[in-house]
Amino acid sequence: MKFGYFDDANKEYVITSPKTPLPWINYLGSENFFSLISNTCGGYSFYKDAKLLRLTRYRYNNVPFDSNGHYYYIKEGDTIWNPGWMPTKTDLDAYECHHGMGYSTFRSSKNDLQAELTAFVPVGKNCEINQLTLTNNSKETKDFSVFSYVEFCLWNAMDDMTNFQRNFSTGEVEVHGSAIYHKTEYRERRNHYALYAVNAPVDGFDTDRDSFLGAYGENSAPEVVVSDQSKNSIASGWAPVGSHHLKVSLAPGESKTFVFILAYIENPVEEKWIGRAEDGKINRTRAEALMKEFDTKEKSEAALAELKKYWDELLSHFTVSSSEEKLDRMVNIWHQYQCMVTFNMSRSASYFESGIGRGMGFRDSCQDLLGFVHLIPDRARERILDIAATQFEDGSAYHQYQPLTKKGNSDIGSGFNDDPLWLIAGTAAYIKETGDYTILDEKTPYDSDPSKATDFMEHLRRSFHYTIDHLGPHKLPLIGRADWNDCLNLNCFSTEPGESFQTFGPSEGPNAESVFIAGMFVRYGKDYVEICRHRGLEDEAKLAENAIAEMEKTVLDAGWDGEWFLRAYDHYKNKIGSKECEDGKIFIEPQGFCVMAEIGLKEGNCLKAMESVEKYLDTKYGIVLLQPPYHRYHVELGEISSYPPGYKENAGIFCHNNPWISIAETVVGRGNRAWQVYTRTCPAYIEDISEIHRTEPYVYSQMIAGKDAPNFGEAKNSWLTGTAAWTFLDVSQYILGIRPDYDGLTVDPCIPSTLDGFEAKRDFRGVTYHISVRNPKHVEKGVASMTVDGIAVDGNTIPLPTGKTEVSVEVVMG
Ligand code: BGC
Ligand code: IFM
Repeated sequence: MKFGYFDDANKEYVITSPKTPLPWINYLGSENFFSLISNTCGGYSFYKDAKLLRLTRYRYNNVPFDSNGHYYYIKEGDTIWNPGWMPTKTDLDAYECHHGMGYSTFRSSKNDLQAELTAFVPVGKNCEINQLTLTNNSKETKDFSVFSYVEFCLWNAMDDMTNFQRNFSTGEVEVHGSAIYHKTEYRERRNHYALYAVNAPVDGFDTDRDSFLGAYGENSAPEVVVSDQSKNSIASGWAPVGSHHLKVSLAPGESKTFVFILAYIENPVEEKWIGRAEDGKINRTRAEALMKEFDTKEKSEAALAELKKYWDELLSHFTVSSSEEKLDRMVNIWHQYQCMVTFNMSRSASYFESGIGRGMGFRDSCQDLLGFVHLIPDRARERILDIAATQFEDGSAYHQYQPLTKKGNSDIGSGFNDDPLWLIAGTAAYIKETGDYTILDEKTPYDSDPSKATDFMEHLRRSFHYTIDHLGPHKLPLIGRADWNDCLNLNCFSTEPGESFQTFGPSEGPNAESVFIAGMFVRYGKDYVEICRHRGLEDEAKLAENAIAEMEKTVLDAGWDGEWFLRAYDHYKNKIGSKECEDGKIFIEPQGFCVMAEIGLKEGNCLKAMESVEKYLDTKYGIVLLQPPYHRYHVELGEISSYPPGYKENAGIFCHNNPWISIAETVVGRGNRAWQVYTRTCPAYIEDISEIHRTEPYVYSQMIAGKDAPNFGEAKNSWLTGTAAWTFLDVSQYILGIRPDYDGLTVDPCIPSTLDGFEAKRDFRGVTYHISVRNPKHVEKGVASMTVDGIAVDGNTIPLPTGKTEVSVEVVMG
């Protein structure tokens, strides 16, 4: 069952019922100001950091679900309704929510009054525009009221939700004409405030929540709206809100447009005290200038057009055209869009991430790079250096950092032993894309301390050596607190029955080892070798090659279980992910990574591992993380078995590592299977089962409940997941096979044999490649011939052209 449809020409998903199984959201903003907006106008805004500079308040896990947002109430006679349906939930005569690239448009009507609301963040601006057009489609004149409504957050979202003894007394506002200013904190910091304004004279306003809603009132029936009368309240403490009252009269057929602006204004540090009035009033200069930029419909529409142009340009760097409409739509539109959202948000703010918990993940952000480096190479470079600056001197890393301060998060700390290797992965992707080795020379701090800095190359060296210096009893990498699988905590014990687990300290080991990290070490170690060679570090390259060869041997000796790769050894040297285990006999992660690393490719281990995945882990909705699930709690395994069977890391379909298998299948040359794995979790291919899948059909989710769960097929944690980057890598570089490499662009498709071929356009290092792939013999993999601008070339890597900006490439598979 579907709740909407894709409109590819406009790059939109059009939701046709407000009652989607879960809120289906979109993201506005791509630099500093961001908003989350759901298909019923729920959501919130923040500046740079969802935890520290939150503009509007959101209540989590609320009843009704998703019941705070940026709302417009329309009151005509006794009928009160919202263009986004919530919060009044009045039945609408028409409703559509168009989620597009960086904007969302709601088209609704009630009793022949039509509302079109478009929300977006203009390029380069720290504000959200809400353009509201009302049209009278009846034959009578219509007189009605519009009430806007946002609830301000007192900036620090965590404090806002908890520290009421203080913050019920700190709220302050100012109102000047149609502009409402939320200035809590200004008294003390004097540098930032929020603005909520409309480009028309108002008939009233409210800034105090209780005045607006009424005592014990609710969003669904605010007292002010019901009585059609603003109270002109000025908040003092408690809960500051912003509401404008506009009385509108429309002749038959007439339309009127209002432009609302919600902005974050920051006065530069040096101006903090300039223009300070002794009465504590804010300096409104910047706000007034910004309001002028958006004070007409024409200006707002021009900004929207500019935003659309921005996205059209961004999404033009990689496009595909094939007989698979769903493939094209995902690759050309939604998938790259989601990769950009993961760049902006990392794991901070979604409808599953509160914005106050996790910030930027070291591992997560490094993986996200794989999906967006081709879109914004300069910002990717900056991101790599930001991430590296949180690394410790021994090569290990803070697991997370806060986007505003860019400093490591000491609450979470370090000890995830895969983290350092992800830095090599992200950097290799950057260098392959850009050919820019100068990043290696950048002076980069450790632990955010500029006095402790080396060139960036040294960060990579320490990352690589961290694994070599932390090997366990079998000479496999020590896992530490966890590797990619955060919940596989193998250095655990419990002193008392019923007590949750504790972790062995340094004196007892901790001994647990990871075959997954071994796979990563081999795969990304090869990149490290390439980078060393390019820098003339031959001794280090040789040392690394030897360590990698040694590790491959170790994996085949101590990490192979007969039919598949083992997952790990726990602290007590027991095997994890072995046929000897009662539950958790086979895990997905080492199969994906060891095969991507080509460990035992010649010996047949890779193909065998892939066959085992298909045999033991496959389901119709994707590949589960492990089998059988842990049926009971195992303290020695940590968090993993705390999940009921079929959820999350305990045998859920972790979408994030499904593409590892799809890529691994391309390594063994099985294009049909790589495609099957790709399409099973690809949103556009499962749009028809939205009532089962439940999350947005235009983006990936982190997890789908596995076959052992009662809700088999139901997804959770949409948007902010490494799935976006990895699946994009899979489809673009391994299935379509257009792969940036150190020396040029390689074309190495591994496609379903039924596909006749495809056309692609790929910008790479300043050159546009028009690539045409034909598959006359209907093979799954293999390039029989390739011509570049009509000239046959050996192999399948396109030599870097000189003096050209356009290149035509013809590839014939066979
Ligand atoms: C786990 C969480 C954990 C998180 C950290 C998730 O997959 O289920 O419990 O805190 O990863 O990255
Ligand atoms: O690898 C992690 C990721 O960093 C956060 N989400 C869950 C994944 C698997 O545990």
